[in-house]
Amino acid sequence: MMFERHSLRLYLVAGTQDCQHLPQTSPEARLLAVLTSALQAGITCYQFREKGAGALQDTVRRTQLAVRCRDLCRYHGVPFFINDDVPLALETSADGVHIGQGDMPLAQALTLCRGRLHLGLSHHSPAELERSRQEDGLAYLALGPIFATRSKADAAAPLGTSAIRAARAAGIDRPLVAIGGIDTANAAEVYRAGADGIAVISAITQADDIAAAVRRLRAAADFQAA
Ligand code: 3NM
Repeated sequence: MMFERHSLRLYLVAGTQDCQHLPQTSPEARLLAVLTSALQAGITCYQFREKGAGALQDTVRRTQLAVRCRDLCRYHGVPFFINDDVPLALETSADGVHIGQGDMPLAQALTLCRGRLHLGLSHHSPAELERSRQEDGLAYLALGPIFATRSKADAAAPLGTSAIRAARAAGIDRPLVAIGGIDTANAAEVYRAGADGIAVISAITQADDIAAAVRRLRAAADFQAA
């Protein structure tokens, strides 16, 4: 599937650990319900991130769930990424894989993914962004956390939207998605700072009305793009 800059506009990141508060009777059903509502309401990219306390441990169940998420994304024409697991991404014919700075040497990831998977990489400082700016093998650069987040135990200190502005001012023109503490109240500010998109966990998974949250986040994006 094509991956373009505008695919980043509203990027949902989620695994079963983010959906434990929902009423469905299995972890799989909870995540699939969130993803279905979010796709119907207009997310533009999805990352399967089964990580941290409460994540599925069984590899067969993880793989089966990833396949079901992939199929839902395909049906809606939305790129499907897998967090930090190149073999699973290849096995499930994902569109891409997302890795963190410490997950695997970048050169190795680039070699494994070339021609097969779009590759996204996390960044937590201007210096890390500088190192990636020339790396044509990366489909996108993620930058975060922009604001304080409760969804990632080992998140670094918040960078603020000034880090996005600074990156653009420094001439970094790569597809850039901001992550960390982004919600309906601050999304417009993130786009205004120059991000191509926002990646969110809790603003969608924890919303009382998932479809309404997605529509509000999309409205912030579409307003800035207009
Ligand atoms: N990565 P929420 S922050 C998965 O800074 C993740 O790289 C981050 O969750 C980074 O939208 C984060 O609930 C958690 O704040 C994002």
